[in-house]
Amino acid sequence: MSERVKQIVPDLIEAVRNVLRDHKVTFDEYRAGFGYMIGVQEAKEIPLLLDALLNSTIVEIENQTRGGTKADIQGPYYLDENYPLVTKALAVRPEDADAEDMIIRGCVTDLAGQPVSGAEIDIWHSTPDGLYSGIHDNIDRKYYRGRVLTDADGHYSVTSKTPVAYQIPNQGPTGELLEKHLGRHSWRPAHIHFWVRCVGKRDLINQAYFEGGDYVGNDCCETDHLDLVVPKIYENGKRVMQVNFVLEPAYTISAG
Ligand code: MBD
Ligand code: FE
Repeated sequence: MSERVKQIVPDLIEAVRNVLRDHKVTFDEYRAGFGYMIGVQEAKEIPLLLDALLNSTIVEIENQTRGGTKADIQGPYYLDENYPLVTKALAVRPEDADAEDMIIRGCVTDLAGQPVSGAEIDIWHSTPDGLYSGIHDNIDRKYYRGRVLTDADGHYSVTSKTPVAYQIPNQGPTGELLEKHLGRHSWRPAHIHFWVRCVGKRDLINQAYFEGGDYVGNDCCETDHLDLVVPKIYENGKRVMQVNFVLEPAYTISAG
């Protein structure tokens, strides 16, 4: 890693310096930028800001070497913990009982089209009013998060409630930059997050989007990998999100 740091950081600094030179940035502007970054830190928005501005580029780079389903950004609200194993349903907040029912299901296959059984899929998404459990409004982290396993045929299926287009927190410095200074908006299309893991396969972090939904293709986080825009299908009044994943083999990192 430290070799990489030695290679990357000087280039990064030089690239920033060139922007400062090109725009003849003044000391006042330098100080304003400095103050902005302190504000980002104080608002605890470093992950949010970096996700909004840079994460999609890392995904773009990763996808250049990816076979099978392309990846998407992770987002800031994955909880780094063991997700509860669920077999049928993600836990639904009681007050969301009347929100639209959703079935998330699909199959996992390898590059040859063979089913991958025993894959673990962490699934997380917002409440029907756009909040993440464990993050916002003291919503218990057990809601709308779970780990499912694919069966012998590579299939998984779990019920939940349909999320909506999501406005990233816009009262802080990230929202101010996007909306006030850059003339952008702070909305993401409704989405479901996935992290697929299986022994011998390359991990896949992904998101599924709802066909025809607001902000699909116009995401404030600039995701442009939209392979997983899922057709609008209903079964017995339930929105069906058929989300299939093709996993490539894990590659091994050789030393040196
Ligand atoms: C989210 O829910 C999200 O998925 C991303 C990428 C950024 C902010 C909030
Ligand atoms: Fe999200």
